[in-house]
Order: sequence, then structure tokens, then C-alpha cells
Amino acid sequence: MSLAGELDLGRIERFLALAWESGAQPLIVLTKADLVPDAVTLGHLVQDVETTAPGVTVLPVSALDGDGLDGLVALVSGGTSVLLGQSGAGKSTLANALLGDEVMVVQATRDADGKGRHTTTTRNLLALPGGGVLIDTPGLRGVGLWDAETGVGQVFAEIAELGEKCRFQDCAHESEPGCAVLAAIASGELGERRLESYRKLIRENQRIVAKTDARLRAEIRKDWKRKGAEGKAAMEAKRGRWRS
Ligand SMILES: Nc1nc2c(ncn2[C@@H]2O[C@H](COP(=O)(O)OP(=O)(O)OP(=O)(O)O)[C@@H](O)[C@H]2O)c(=O)[nH]1
Ligand SMILES: [Mg+2]
Ligand SMILES: [Zn+2]
Repeated sequence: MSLAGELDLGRIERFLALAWESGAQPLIVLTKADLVPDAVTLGHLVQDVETTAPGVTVLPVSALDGDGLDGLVALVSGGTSVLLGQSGAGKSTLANALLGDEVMVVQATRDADGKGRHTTTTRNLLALPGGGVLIDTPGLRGVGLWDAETGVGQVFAEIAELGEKCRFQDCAHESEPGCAVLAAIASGELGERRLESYRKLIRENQRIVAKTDARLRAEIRKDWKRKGAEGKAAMEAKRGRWRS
């Protein structure tokens, strides 16, 4: 995620849900740290992201002046890592910095809106000098969830933890008495945006699961109909043979 523009915490939560769901260990790299005017502001930005991503390492880096790169090299060495992010976030620039070579083509973002130009169009498996591999990918236009309930739960771990203290086990944290989540909102322990975001992703996930189920049911029905028709045709063919 680039620090050049406004941080989109909702997008970070979405990416994280998918990353957790996939079984990968997410790591948030905040690129273009050199564009943040001072260290205090950078500290605040990192803190905001850390609150959004409990249990995930957040690493500000600058490919331009090399800040934070050593830490990143240490984390990705020896393993298999995939760079995910929007176009223009600086994924390929980071890949080149980690490789110590200009392997990937990099292009300036469009000045007016800071968006990328979708420079990388294929997935590229690159061997890291310190061992391990790095996969550079094309910038994602949007992130939709795909049955990622476990991932969503992991991103919002602190809400689940609070939920264990609710009076009712099946508390929806809407208006129930003795709701620990709502109490945490009231006391300021939990941010309102965070709960809203959690609800949104849970709802979206439920819609996807429902849709997939409906599609699955329709497919099964179609399959039965096809098998039924085939069976009937086979029977008729047999009968035809018997008749002649
Ligand atoms: N100031 C600054 N600019 C950077 C940094 N890293 C990347 N950029 C610039 O950001 C622009 C986009 O970089 P890319 O590496 O092509 O971005 P990408 O994420 O690979 O984009 P796609 O391939 O389109 O997905 C380029 O102009 C880079 O020079 C950085 O650390 N600091
Ligand atoms: Mg690229
Ligand atoms: Zn509750």
C-alpha cells in the first residue's frame, strides 16, 4: 500500500482477509515512505495500520532512499512471497530493489490522480539473491471476497475476542443488552469505522456464500436433468432395439 495518497484502511482489511484465508502470512508494506513529510506523521500512519491489522507486521519502506529495505529483505529471504496491491503502489520497484537489479519495468503513476498505469501485466516468479522467490503481480483493480469468513474473522480478531464477553453467545452486536462490542465502542476502545467495516465484510461474505450455494444448487439440478434425459434416451434406444 502506497503512502503517496490517503490510506484506505478498508482496502487493507479486504486484502488481509483474503491473505489470511489463503493460508499465507500477511505482511503490510507501506511503500513510498519518502513522500511522507516527517517522522511523526509516518509514525501515526504506521500506528493506524497496525490497529487495523492486529498480529500483522507493518513495514514502512522507501525504494527511493532504501529506508526499511533491510528489514524487508530479512522477512522475505528464503521463503515464497507474493506482492499484492493496486497499480502504481510500487510493487515492481520494490521487486527490483529486493533483486538488486532492474528486472521489472516500472512506470510513473498518472499525475492527476496518482493511479498506476497497469504496467505489470503478467505474474512473474523471481529468484531472490538471498534465497527464496518473489512473485510480482499486476495491480489489482479491486478486491472482492470469495468465501473468506475465516480470513475476515482473523482480520477483526479483537472484535471476536470482545464478542466472547457479550451476554448472549449469538450476539450480533447490534443493540443487544450486555454487548461487550458496543460497550467497547462507547468507551472508545474500539473504533466505529472498524465495526462498520467488519459488518460490511461479513455481509458481503454471506451474500457471496449464498450466491455460490444457489449456483451450486442450480448446477446440481441441471446435472440431474441431463442425467435423467440421458437415461431416458438410453432406455428408449434399448426399447427401440428390442422392438426391431
Ligand atoms: N517516491 C517514491 N516513488 C516510488 C517508490 N517506489 C515506487 N515509486 C514510483 O511509483 C511509480 C509506480 O511504480 P511501479 O513499481 O511501476 O508500481 P506497480 O505497483 O508495480 O504498478 P503496476 O505494475 O501497474 O501494478 C513509479 O513511478 C515509481 O518510480 C518510492 O519508494 N518512492
Ligand atoms: Mg508492476
Ligand atoms: Zn455483542
